Amino acid sequence: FCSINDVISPVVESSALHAARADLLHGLLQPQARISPKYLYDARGCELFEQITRLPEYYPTRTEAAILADAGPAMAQVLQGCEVLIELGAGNCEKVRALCRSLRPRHFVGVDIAGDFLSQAVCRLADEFPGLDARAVQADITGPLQLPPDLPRNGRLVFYPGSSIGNFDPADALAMLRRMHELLGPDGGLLIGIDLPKPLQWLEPAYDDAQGVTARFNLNVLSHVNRLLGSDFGEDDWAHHAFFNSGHSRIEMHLRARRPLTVAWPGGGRHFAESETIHTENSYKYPLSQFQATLAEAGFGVCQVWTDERQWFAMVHAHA
Ligand code: AVJ
Repeated sequence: FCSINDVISPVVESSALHAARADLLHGLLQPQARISPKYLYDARGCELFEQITRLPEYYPTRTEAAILADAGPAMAQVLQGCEVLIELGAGNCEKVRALCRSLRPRHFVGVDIAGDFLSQAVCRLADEFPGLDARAVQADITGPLQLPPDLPRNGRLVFYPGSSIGNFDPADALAMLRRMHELLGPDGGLLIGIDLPKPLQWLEPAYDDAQGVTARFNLNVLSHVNRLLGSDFGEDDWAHHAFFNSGHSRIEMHLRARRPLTVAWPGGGRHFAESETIHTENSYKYPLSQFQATLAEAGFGVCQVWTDERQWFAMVHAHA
């Protein structure tokens, strides 16, 4: 048995589609065309991302999992009293299992933009932890967040693993952290994963793997956009391009036109010169000290940090 709270009504859904179209058009018509990384996660995108997390080159997922495992008992000590676990971008709910085992919360709320994928994962979690009140909320976490109204306000822990915060530039990351802070009561906390700066030789292959899974993940955004917008992007016309922009301390993912092309959608279109790109993702690698300063600015108090021996990734706990 599992209880899924589907908060999306058909009316909300169609206005969400409207907003998505407007957002996509706005990005595609900028001088530097862009598509927000949230559109990477349609059903196939979620599957491809799961494959990415298992690639030999993609160190973040396994490094974070190792920290969660090694520091598990210490974290449980610090986090005791947490009854309400809220995971943002919960996806397949793999990472939260360890926390559920050590913390035994009463309530779990998984929030993700990919609703079906999430509901299935939350069902599996509910099966594994009988007695856990587990719910799925489909929502775009870049906007205002509405949690189930009957969710207790005391004892909340927001869990935001995987360094997804890296998708946001510094100003948006600060705004996100402030919104997370608003979800918490005075006894609340945040447990967040951040990917740290490291030499290029490790960074770039993680976003341009030998098997080409990341390339497929990036190109797949075009099929998703075609469905949302009615556009005619052809995946064969574009090439995956990922590089570290050291000035901004971020990996950038782009799709680069293989030849001059025109893309059409109902009511418009755009011409792309050969090699012109669409910017699809930033993945910031914030230095730990800078990130801690941002947490403080967002209203968070004392921090505790767990990291791996190479200092490639950090799990940060901060009090509300
Ligand atoms: C899910 C945002 C953490 O930035 O590493 C993986 C997404 N993009 N490979 C990341 C991603 C290309 C990932 N995050």
